[in-house]
Amino acid sequence: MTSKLRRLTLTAMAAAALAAPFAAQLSARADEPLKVGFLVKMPEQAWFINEQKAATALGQKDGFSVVNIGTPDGEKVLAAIDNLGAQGAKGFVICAPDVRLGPAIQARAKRYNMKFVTVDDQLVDSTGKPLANVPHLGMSAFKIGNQVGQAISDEMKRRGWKPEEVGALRITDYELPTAKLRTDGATQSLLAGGFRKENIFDAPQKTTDDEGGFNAVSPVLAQHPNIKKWVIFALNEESVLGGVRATEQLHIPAADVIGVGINGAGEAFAEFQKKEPTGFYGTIAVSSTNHGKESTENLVEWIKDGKQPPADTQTTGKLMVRDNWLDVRKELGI
Ligand code: FCA
Repeated sequence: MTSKLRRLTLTAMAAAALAAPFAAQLSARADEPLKVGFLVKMPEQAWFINEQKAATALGQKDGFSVVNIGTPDGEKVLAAIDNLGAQGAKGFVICAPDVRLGPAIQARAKRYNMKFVTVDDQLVDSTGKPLANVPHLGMSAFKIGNQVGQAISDEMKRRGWKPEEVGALRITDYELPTAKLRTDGATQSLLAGGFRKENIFDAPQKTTDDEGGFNAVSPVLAQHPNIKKWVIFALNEESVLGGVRATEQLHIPAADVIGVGINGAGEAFAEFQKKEPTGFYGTIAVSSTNHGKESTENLVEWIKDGKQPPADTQTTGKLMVRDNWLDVRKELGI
């Protein structure tokens, strides 16, 4: 093949690849069963696995199909929307890796005439305000944060800890609004319970998972070797578990640590099943099953009947600890 011919062939192939989504979209017949996407930022986390499972189960029951896609960065989100468009999907549920992707996601969905709703993390526009006209379902973040702070406060009292001897590791992600609301809520309740403001130390996290929590907490612990008792909170239990692992690495006894998370998913269940209690005292459990199911239900009704979902649905949580985790799990259908 001459180099010119090879170039032409490659150009033709590239053009075909570009045209493919549109061609496929045209070939998606109107009488084919409805297809929707479910896109999540961290497909390896139990919370998101459960949401996608619940969406898929609803589809099996109600006769539509769900394409589950992991979208850990912006490029993957846009590629996933293209992919869904090519398959003739009519919409998607998304928990995006960065809420500031809002306008880009909206523009891409419009290209394929797809409807979408957000779950967990609400997208924002270029000024940082929630993206208008995108229905959202997520935790009542501040209230759930309050429950975290209250649980820590109660447990401190039960253990007879004096406020002056306790430090708080506040694992933060201030770029994610729901995360800030959750840790702000926890802070408010801790302070109301008598916690010393000057004993709260920020541990900013880069990623909202175990590793992010571990890496955030380790340097803060190293800076305060004089503090012997610690409480730990964050936007989710994965981050708190990472923080607890960091205390273990420094041989801080489990009895001197009170970590309280949020989610109530597989990682917390595994922790509660360990033979000996760890510094992970509890978690505010929210039904990931309902998040997955209801957000998908909202989307599908919108597509099928034109019924626009509520602008903002806020879900509640329940304290789950070693003693009641199985009951709470059952109660929430997780
Ligand atoms: C955020 C967190 C998740 C989960 C979800 C409801 O996306 O990263 O762990 O708490 O909100």
